[in-house]
Amino acid sequence: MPKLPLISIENAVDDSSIVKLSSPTKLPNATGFLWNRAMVMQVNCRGYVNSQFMQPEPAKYSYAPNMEAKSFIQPEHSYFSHHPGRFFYLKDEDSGEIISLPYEPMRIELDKFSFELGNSDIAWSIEHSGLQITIKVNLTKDDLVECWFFSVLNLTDTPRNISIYPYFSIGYMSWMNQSATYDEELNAIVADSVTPYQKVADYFNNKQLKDKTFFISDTVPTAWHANQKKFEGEGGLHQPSALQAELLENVEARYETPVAVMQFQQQLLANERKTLQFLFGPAKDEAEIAMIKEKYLGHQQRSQALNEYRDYLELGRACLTINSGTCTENSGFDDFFNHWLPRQMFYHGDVNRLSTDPQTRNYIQDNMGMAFIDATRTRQAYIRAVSQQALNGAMPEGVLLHEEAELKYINQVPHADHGVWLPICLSVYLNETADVSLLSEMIAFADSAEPKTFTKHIELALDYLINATDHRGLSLIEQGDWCDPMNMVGYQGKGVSSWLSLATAYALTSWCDLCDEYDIDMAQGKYDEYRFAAQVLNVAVNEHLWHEQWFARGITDEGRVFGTSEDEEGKIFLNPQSWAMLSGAASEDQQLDMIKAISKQLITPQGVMMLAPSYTRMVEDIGRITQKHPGVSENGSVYNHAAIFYVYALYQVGQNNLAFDLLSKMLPSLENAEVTGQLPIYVPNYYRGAYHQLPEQAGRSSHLFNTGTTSWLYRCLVEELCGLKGCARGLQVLPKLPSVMTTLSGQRVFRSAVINFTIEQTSGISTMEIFLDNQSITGNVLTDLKAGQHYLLQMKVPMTTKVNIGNEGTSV
Ligand code: CEZ
Repeated sequence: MPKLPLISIENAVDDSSIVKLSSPTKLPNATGFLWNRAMVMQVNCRGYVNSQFMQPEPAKYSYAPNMEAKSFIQPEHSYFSHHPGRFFYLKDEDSGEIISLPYEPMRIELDKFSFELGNSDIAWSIEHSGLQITIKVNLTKDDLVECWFFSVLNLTDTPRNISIYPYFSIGYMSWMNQSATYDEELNAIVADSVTPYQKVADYFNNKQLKDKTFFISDTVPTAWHANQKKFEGEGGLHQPSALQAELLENVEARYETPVAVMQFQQQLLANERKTLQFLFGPAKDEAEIAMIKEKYLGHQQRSQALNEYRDYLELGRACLTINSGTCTENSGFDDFFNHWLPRQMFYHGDVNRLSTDPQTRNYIQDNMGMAFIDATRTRQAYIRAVSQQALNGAMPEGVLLHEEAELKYINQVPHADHGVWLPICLSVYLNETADVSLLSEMIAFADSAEPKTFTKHIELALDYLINATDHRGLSLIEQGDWCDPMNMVGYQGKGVSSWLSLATAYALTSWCDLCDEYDIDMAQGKYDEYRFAAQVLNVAVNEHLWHEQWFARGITDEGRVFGTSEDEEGKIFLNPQSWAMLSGAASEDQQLDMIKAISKQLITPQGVMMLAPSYTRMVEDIGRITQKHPGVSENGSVYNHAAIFYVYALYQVGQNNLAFDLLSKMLPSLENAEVTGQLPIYVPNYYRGAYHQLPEQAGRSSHLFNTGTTSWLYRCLVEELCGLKGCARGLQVLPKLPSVMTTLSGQRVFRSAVINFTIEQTSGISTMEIFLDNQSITGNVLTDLKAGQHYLLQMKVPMTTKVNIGNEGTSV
């Protein structure tokens, strides 16, 4: 059997792509993810699954084997032997050999293994001992059900007698009541439980909860088993005792941990194929299970469900496809930007990371990305966000997406930055749509029914930020800014943040720029006040926080400046440097100093770290961030959200080569997979950092696909690298190709016009030459593009000079 490449990318029927992994052990934590508006599942290549659904708050239907804390989806999710999974034991009744598919829990090396991630489904293609097995799972457009397909083909010319045992984890459901049995009428294992509670009120609150988990088959099983511990017996999951007998013993679970196992004894004639379908998910009662069965079981139902699900994900198609040829070391560069990043961005914008109270900064940034996919959703989201603003201008910690939703976890901790994001992210919505009508929408407040214009809401948020400054003119940080766990710098009400001061200056500047560009009606006095306030903030940051070659991170309640070379740990933070470039606080010389300092201290092969050195012990006037493990999350990882801010800032100051170099480094690829441990289908929220302290773990992916990086990364691709950015007059053309990318072509959909473009670095020219449908264009704005029309845009740009500061430091 020819040796398969470890990872390969192939084109799929639905014009997207399939990423394939040919080993269950080389990238043991590799996963794919599927979602719809009510559920998400992260599927690991070995068969483990981490899944949840919304009712409306997140809930489980396949639990761990013991009581588990309810929390938001965590980075570096760890798998363990009894971790929830979807496994298939297969016994050769003739030889007695038992294997498990796709790999866990028996971990027997298979003749051929392929984990295949598609846009709308996840599959395994396996061969072993003359049998070819295909396992597929997809979700549906709207319902709470996993649709599984299993097929086995006898590749030999002799009959084979086998038993197939799907083993779907249900786990520890409830300390009050849990059980499971086989329901003949539904042909399903149905596990029942009662969500634990102690307060009377919760009895009524919980009445609608989906406390059942069902496992339905399209074939009547030979036998079944619903009792996890008895199924395992002394053999354990690696050699379950129940499989040693010819037939399973139809064992219920009675206040015992349930499992869903069925046995299908099959004889396969030579070259015969047998298929099985299974549905797995939560339900309130048997009627609901019967409805799901009716709707999704059967080949016709299955393909209809798959088509509907494909159509739903198709809604995530974004506005750009590129062909960068072979200029990048990353052979999956185009595939990632054309398929997987838009998919991840759609997940963020359409289902808000499956939270009912997304943090306001996340909600606004995730919907910035949505403007490149379906701007009408962005419009709705921004109106919803300001409708939960307080009349005093304060934006909420989180945006409630459901009438029963409450602010949970981090949204119960006061953060000072939520007001900066709308003026900053609104520019993408207006650039993509020129829809200035949004600004005159009349919207009420969380604490006042009297509506004001969207513009007024923005101004109240900016006024609130301007007033939330101290005697130095610097922004108070409260218990955190963009950096959630920086919670003890200002919890006594005096500590200030350089990042927030700069972000506020950038928000003020962005709003004034938008008002200029889109002729938004703002009183001249207000306009001048905002321009001046931005300047005051920039000057204050320079006066109090510029230290040697970079900006410090802040000043504590006790007045200690931190984030400088004088600190033993956390000497330099990335965000103040990036945002000093964005707000205009950094002069050209300061930019050079910062970039050199960043290249020397923060750049790693996987991208740029958000601070260094990582903290190795608690610092009580900084807070929780210093208690995180070094190199993990905000404590000095390659935190891609912060890294993409830096890339975006570098593009604003003309550092196109360094920007592209760092953008490329953050992309998961075939080439770096054995370092990151993930497949190139999403950008993770971080890669392990602490590169100079813990090099061994550096570069590992967090495997968490929830991240604010997606929309900024896509913005860098569309508005910076390709330079095809909307403006009031039309489409502004200003590509920023790196010297390594001599040509780039593709298609840009802009306000429903379709523009096929080519960009070519051309020697001997000093200014860009633009041709639209072979007509030379004066200036660089395409003004009269018609919806539905197709255009050919050719751009000849001067060669990008190789010399870029900071690169000399980045030979890592
Ligand atoms: O959450 C993210 C937030 O969703 O952390 C970012 C912040 O900007 C995003 O809005 C940086 O702090 O509470 C914690 O310690 C967690 O680390 C969260 O801060 C973090 C989650 O891990 C998700 O990444």
